[in-house]
Formats: sequence, structure tokens, C-alpha cells
Amino acid sequence: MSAQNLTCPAPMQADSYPTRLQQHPEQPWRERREHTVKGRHLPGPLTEQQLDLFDKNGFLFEPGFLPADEVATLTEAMGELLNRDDYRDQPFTITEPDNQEIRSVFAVHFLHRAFQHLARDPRLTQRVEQILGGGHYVHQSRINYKPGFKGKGFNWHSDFETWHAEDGMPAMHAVSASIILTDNHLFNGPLMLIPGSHKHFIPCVGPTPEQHHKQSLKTQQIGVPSEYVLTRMIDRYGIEAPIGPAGSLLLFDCNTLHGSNANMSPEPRSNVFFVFNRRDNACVEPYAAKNRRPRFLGHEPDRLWQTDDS
Ligand code: 6CS
Ligand code: FE
Repeated sequence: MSAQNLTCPAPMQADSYPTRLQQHPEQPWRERREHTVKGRHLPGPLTEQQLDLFDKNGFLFEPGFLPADEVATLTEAMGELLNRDDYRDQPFTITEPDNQEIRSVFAVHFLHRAFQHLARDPRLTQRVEQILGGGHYVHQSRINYKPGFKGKGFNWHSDFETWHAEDGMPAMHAVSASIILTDNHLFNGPLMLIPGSHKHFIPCVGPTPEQHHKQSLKTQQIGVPSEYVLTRMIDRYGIEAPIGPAGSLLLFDCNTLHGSNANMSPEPRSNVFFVFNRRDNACVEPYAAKNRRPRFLGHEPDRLWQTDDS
């Protein structure tokens, strides 16, 4: 047997959460393998009751997390980013699907000192480590602006399904922290979540298109659950839309189904998000995509990012 026949093909990384399937699976979902709350032994501001709520629902809402003066500083920083003309045509700035309004700006903790500081704020990072149970890094950060009247919604989805399929995130050891920067109320498209949905992984049907993020960050059609499965989830768990004043904090598990409606009010509904991934869960090769996504969508631990990074 010649030498080259002795080389084994690269070991396929085991995939606990197969998705982007060619056809609908036998089972509409599979059970989550990881605990949701893994850091009860660690010090932090979240009480046992709050950790129980996060464990049960897959999210926790804390109105008034930041005081008004800190919200004002972050709002000013958000405006500065919005007004950076040199950022407007960059790949990390996403416009709305049917107009040129800015929908999202990514990697904001690298673009502005105020968001860099917030990502490292112990009031946030201690909560994160009580949930993750260990050291973390920022996998992704973004501001979703959702401008008045023009900000479109986000289809129901699990972030983890995308981060697993397209960024190579191995397991469910990540949590999103959304700090709302404008009051979230019933009429401006607040984030809606399905409490308890984080306990089930819903495989999605349809292969990942090339450069999928160029479409999915505007309107996501691939990597979203079917209406049949969404109906069953909503029948079982309902829908909740945490609303509250600017400065409130929403922590939600990487796998909690969420989405939002369009903003029907004159004012923007702007939130800043940080995705904290546990360091031992750093991304590997994408599980269901030919190529990994650009670094502004999936950062590596301890690696700086700059605007001309791919
Ligand atoms: O693809 C992503 O990473 C982004 N997409 C959505 C709809 N939510 C999470 C994340 O920002
Ligand atoms: Fe999302």
C-alpha cells in the first residue's frame, strides 16, 4: 500500500447539532446537551432566583441595569459610530433590506472605547461567568439600530444554530447581553423570545449559501425553524417581549429562540449586544458551511480586530 493511502483523512469534528440538512429530520428537534447555568459556584450579582429564572426561561431581564448618565454616554457613542461616513460602506455595517438606513454595526467593542469598556465591565462579566461557569471572550458585538418606521424585524431564530453552522461554535456555552439604549415598548419592535426554547436544538433545512451573511444579516431565510416547529414551540411555551427603559439589560442564552417585529414608531429602537463565549468553546471549522465568516462576525479569543480584517 503506498504511503499516501496510509494518511487518514482529517478527522471529522463530531457534530452534536447537525443542521442545514437536505431534508426535514425525523425528529423536529433534539434535546440540548449542555446545562444552561454552569457557574452557580462563582461569585456575582445574580441571585439564585435569577439564575433559576435564566435556567428555566433561557433569558433574564433586568430593568434599569445602567443609570441614565451611563446610558447618555453610550447613546452619544452610538451616534458617533452612526455618523462615521468612513464606516458606512464597510462590510461590518449592514443596511436595511429595502432601504439605505443602517440596520446594524458589528465589532463595536473594537470601534469605540465606550463599548470596549462596557464589554469588560464587571457588572456584566460577573453575570456572564455565573452563567457560563468559566472564562469568556467576546465572540461578537453589534448595535442593532432599528430606525423609526424603517427598521425591519428579525425572523425567529436561534443564534447558536448560525454560530454553530457558520462560525464553528462547538457547544451551547455562549450568552448574549443586550443593553437597550432607547426605551423598548410595544410599538418599536422589542426583542421577543420563546421561554424554554433554549432546551431544544432545532435542525434547520437548506444548505448554507456562499457568503450567506450578506443576506442573512438583512433577512434570514436559511437557518430558521419551520413554521410547523415554531407553532409547536409557541403552543408549548408562549412568547414574551421584555420591555423597559433605556439602560435595561437582557441576558439570553445562545440557543433561545428570538425575533422581533418592525419598528412602527417614529423613534429608533437601538440595542447594543455582546456575545460572550466560554473560552473552552472557541470556534473551530464551521459545522455546516464551506468557509468561515469574516472576523467581524466571529472573533477569536485574544486576537485584536481592525477594520480592514477579513
Ligand atoms: O448571524 C449572526 O451572527 C447574527 N444574526 C442574528 C439574526 N442574530 C445574531 C447575530 O447577530
Ligand atoms: Fe439573533
